[in-house]
Amino acid sequence: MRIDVVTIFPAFFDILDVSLLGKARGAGLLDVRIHDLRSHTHDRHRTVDDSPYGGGAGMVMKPEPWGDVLDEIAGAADTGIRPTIIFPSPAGEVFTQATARELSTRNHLVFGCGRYEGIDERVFAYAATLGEVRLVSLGDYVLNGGEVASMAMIEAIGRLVPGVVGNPESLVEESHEDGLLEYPSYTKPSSWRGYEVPDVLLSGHHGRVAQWRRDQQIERTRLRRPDLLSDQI
Ligand code: 6GU
Repeated sequence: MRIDVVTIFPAFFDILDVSLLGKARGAGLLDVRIHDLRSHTHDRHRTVDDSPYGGGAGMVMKPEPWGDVLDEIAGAADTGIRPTIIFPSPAGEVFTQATARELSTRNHLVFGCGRYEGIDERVFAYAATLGEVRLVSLGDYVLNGGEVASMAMIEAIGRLVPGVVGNPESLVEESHEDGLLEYPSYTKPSSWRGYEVPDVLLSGHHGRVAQWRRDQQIERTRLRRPDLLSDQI
């Protein structure tokens, strides 16, 4: 999978070199490229923002550097397909495991990280001539920009790309894959500082273990995320 990221803070993405995603990058499973939006400015101050038409607080990202960098990515990518262009935004559709699954099947993703009060709206219209545009939010809170949100989405999507996670079976029993929260896990020792591992897990009864885990999933979901249960019916 090819992933291009446009940002004014490339350093946010240095951590892509570590852990599982770093390995996937090294193995050629994920081809991630970071683009500094300021390289696509032409003035001495490398200006990427300006005051909003109509007035108001804050600054808006100018369209010209965005147009240039998107042309470079969509024109030079040479993947033969139109990319999916994701703009992280608290005003977007909410990103879920289903979104991650869907996007993990794409050949080419572009993440456009906005800062300040946002990006000139015309950039989204222009981007839609180059690929499929998605405005996507992590949830109902506000971050300073799209960088941290993009990192979260790249990790959630990247780990679903075949080969990135060594044991694909570890992906199916996770929270949100079956609409429920994950069951609790334990390892040795069976007694630790007065806390015990539930007896059923030491019983060797696969059927009873499976039933207990299912019950735990439902109970945890009822307590912590009742909204997920009502989504199921
Ligand atoms: Cl995707 N961007 C920003 N700036 N804030 C957010 C977000 C995204 N998702 C939740 N808050």
